This record gives sequence, structure tokens and C-alpha cells, in this order.
Amino acid sequence: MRGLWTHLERQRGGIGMRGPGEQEIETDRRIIRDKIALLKKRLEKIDQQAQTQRKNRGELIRVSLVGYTNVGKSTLMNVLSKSDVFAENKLFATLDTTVRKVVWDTMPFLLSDTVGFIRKLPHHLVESFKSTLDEVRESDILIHVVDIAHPQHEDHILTVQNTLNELGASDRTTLMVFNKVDLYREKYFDDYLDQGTKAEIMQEIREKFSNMYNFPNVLISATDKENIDLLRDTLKDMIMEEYKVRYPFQVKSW
Ligand SMILES: Nc1nc2c(ncn2[C@@H]2O[C@H](COP(=O)(O)OP(=O)(O)O)[C@@H](O)[C@H]2O)c(=O)[nH]1
Ligand SMILES: [Mg+2]
Repeated sequence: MRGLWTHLERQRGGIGMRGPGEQEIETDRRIIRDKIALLKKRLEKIDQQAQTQRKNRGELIRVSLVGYTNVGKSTLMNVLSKSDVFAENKLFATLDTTVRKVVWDTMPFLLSDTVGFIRKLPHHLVESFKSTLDEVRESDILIHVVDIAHPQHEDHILTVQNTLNELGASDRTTLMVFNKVDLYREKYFDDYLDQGTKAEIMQEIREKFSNMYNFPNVLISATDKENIDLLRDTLKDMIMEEYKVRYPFQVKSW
């Protein structure tokens, strides 16, 4: 903005009259107004394009990765979509979400990675999260990813659940994925613990989560690829169920 006004410097010291300087300010104001209007139009267009893209994706079941920021959503997106059965790498890139078509044993579905939900999303930012929020609203299945190694992970879960509530998506078919078990062990397990005790603790954690949240859940490490097969099998069954509900007479077995 600074350089914008340097052309007025020369006008300084003019005698009390309405000089060319002020007219220039008016002109500059108009230019800025026009520019804002143009940008608004462009944003509207991007929004329309995103909507069209969403419509064009047809009748595939849609799965979205949701969760607090930094929990491993994007890592998991790559793990799930780049697996050996991954067939097509089609990117439907919108402003801030990535959608990929994934095919598992001939069963296709759309997987989207979204921007993380954070506590107290500033209202002026909500607009820029619109495509993430739309994506979530239009999803059939949500994968709620949690970083269990984070000391505040239970608060994070609540924040995400509140956001989903506001979106009217809290009753959506949901799979809870408790991620970063490797980090959890590293942080909280003492070296002297024997394997049996470690396994028992993990089992207790699993039971605690199962009791706390009314959704199917899997404990994984996205970076170490631990329990990814179990996650895939669980998710595949959930997607199958959605297809069966949607196309009761058409679904073959995948
Ligand atoms: N130790 C560990 N780190 C992970 C795991 N999954 C993701 N991360 C790391 O956590 C950070 C955030 O991951 P990212 O996928 O970008 O999170 P997002 O913000 O939810 O998309 C990155 O540094 C990842 O490498 C995991 O299972 N274990
Ligand atoms: Mg991410």
C-alpha cells in the first residue's frame, strides 16, 4: 500500500485548494473498490466450480478424513490411497481439500483430505474453509482421526465433534482412527515394561476408547503402517454397507 501513495509526495505544500492529489485519492479508492469487486467475483466463480466438481463426481460413496489439525490426516490419505490396490490417481483439487478416487478390490470410492478443525475458528476465516465444510457435509462416511499421543486429544475430539454438530454431520457414519500409537508408546511406555504388559496397556486403551465413543475404532500408526490392514478391512465393510443401502439391488460383492 505504501508505494501506492508516493505519487502524492510531490503534491505536498499545495495551497489550500482541492488539488489533483485528492482527486487521485478518489481514483485510487475506485481502483481498489473495483479490484475488491473483481476478487469477489472470482471467489464466487471458484465456489461454483467447486460445486460443479462435487456434482460431477457422481454416485460414488464419499469418505472424508476429518480431525483436529496435525493429527495425521494427510499422512493417512497417502497411506490409504497409494496402497498397492490403488488404481487411479485422479485429483479433484479444490481450494483446500484434496479428493482422490480410490479402488479397493474393484470397489471404488472417493477419499478426501480436509483442513483440520481447530478450536474457535475465526468467523472471517469460515468462508475459506467452505470447501472443507461442504466436503464434510456431503460425505457418506467420516474418518475421525485422533492423535492419541497429544495430551489434549480428548479436547480435540470434542472440538471436532462440536464442529460436526454445527454442520449437521454428527450422525454421519463414522470411523474413529486413533493414530500415532508409535509416538504414544515412545512417550508413555517405560523401557522396562515387558511385551505382555505393553500389550495389556494397549488393550486397555482400546477398551477405554470403545467405551467412550459410540463408533467403531481402530488404533494405528500411519507413519509406521501399523494396523493399516485392519483399518482398510473395517473401512471397506463400512463403505460396502453404504453402497448396499444406496443401491440395494445393484451391489455385487466386492
Ligand atoms: N509418530 C507419528 N507421527 C505421525 C503419524 N502420523 C502422522 N504423523 C506426523 O504428524 C505430523 C502431521 O501429519 P499430517 O498428516 O500433516 O497431519 P494433518 O494436519 O492432520 O493432515 C507429520 O509430521 C506426520 O509425519 C504417526 O502415526 N506417528
Ligand atoms: Mg493435512
